[in-house]
Amino acid sequence: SPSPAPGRNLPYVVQSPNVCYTDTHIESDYVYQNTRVRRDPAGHLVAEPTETHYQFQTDRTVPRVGVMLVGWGGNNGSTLTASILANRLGIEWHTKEGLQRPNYFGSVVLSSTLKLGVDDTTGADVFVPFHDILPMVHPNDLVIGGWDINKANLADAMSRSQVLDYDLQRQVRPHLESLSPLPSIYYPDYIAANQNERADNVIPGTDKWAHMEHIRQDIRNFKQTNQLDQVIVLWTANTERFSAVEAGLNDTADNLLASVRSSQSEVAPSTVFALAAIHEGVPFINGSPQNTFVPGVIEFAEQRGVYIGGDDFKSGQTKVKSVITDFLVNAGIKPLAITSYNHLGNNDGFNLSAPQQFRSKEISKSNVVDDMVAANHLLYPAKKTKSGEATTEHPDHVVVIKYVPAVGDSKRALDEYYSEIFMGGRNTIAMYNTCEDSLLASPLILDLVIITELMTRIRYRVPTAADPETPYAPFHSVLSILSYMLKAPLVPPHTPVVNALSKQRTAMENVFRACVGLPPQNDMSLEHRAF
Ligand code: NAI
Ligand code: DG6
Repeated sequence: SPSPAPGRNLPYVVQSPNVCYTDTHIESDYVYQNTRVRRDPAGHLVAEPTETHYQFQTDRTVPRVGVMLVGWGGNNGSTLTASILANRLGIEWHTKEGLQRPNYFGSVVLSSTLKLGVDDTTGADVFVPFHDILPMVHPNDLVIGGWDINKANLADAMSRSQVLDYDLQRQVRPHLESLSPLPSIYYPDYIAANQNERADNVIPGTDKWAHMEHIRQDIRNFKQTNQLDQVIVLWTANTERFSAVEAGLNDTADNLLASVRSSQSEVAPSTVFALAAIHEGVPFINGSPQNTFVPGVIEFAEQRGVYIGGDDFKSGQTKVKSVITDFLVNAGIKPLAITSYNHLGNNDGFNLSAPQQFRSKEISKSNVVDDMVAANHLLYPAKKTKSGEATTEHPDHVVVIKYVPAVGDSKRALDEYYSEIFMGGRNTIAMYNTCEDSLLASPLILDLVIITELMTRIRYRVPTAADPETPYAPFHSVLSILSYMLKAPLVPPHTPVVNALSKQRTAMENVFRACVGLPPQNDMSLEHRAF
């Protein structure tokens, strides 16, 4: 039976011989069931159920966590900081709709539930807050800091962003005035030239190794000053252009570090930040589309056993696309063309009005349907190009972003899904979505941070008869479990990318359920079908 204080700090307890609660950990025995498929000599598919015995160990102690945002003074950074303060201090404000209370809507972790099981008397589903499936840090307890190439304090940054209601800004302003971003790394070539006049808070010099050391020292200082157990660094600064990926330059950890030493021009500021964080053993998350994680960064993170995650917050249009495309393709409807327009008027839009920065965003927004299309060879059969190469059909997919200053942070997204249906018919779905961009992105930042921190406390092992006590190990350094929040999920080398939103969420749920010895959600509901 469960030993000391089994459900401590959680609203439920699992009673199972497969789960053990100790003072410090939750330990679970878990049988992972999968299906391995191969082709026999005649070319027939042979499906074989498999079972792997995993053990998970989750540290129950939620540490004191700090978040360092790169681009702290931007719309996302300032909105997030002001909103956490409003939640922490219980600040209420008046809007034309009435009195508004702070909340964490839009955060999967804070504002959604997951099904624990079925009620043993009524058969109804029983839900618990997502946040309570395992011990997780609460955003009100996060210490926030960071860097920005612009020196505005967080109160002025919040006003500049024009996101939050005035009555809230008025009340939260005194708490933000004393918060100022640390100077940051600015290589003008990486972001749009129109950002130049913002750059008044810059670490001097051109020595990239010295810049990396400077950032490392900032992380150490932040940790020490705030007496933190864990720090997470997250890039929510401007979208950079892509860096060239070249053998000898950034293809391995050693080559990349040598390139930093010699201050090669193709080492981006975001890559310097990632390396600094990894050096400090601190997880690094990239919320923008650029290829911060060149192969050398990934190898360095693997070598040091540090978590990295990215790329590009999946906040609006792309999130909906990863639902609608999944729906269409799984319904046997064949999208022929997906056409997406955005216009927005915030500084992000201004930066993206430059071709190279737009290109980074275009790439990250464009790959999102690929895995769903590839999953249905009935709709998209293999074929050959004119020159005889194997290929598959793919819907046309166009992404357009325009800068329209007047609409500020209120992004407009127009999408058309043009599909082939039964007997050659055509189906057009058109959507129009308006939303404050930073109010969508800020809760995603919290989810990324909270889940990343949780992952630092979960370890696993696969015991064997020969080695039943094999040591627990962390997951792969590339945290693909964060995919739900990201437009172009980074995954461990040679593993598949999953973009479909429902699959991404199910993966999170089921991995966390495994950690408390619960079976995966399967929606079979046999108890309601087979009497
Ligand atoms: P923003 O332009 O308001 O803020 C970016 C901040 O980064 C600015 O304050 C700028 O001064 C600063 N900055 C630029 N280069 C820097 C550097 N090297 N070091 C430190 N600070 C630097 O942009 P916003 O709206 O906050 O978005 C931030 C990023 O998140 C953008 O790359 C955007 O594409 C990405 N993103 C935003 C989404 C949203 O819904 N808001 C969704 C997906 C991605
Ligand atoms: C317009 O595309 C600007 C971008 O920064 C977006 O706001 C951001 O990438 C969110 O994109 P999406 O596709 O998730 O709405």
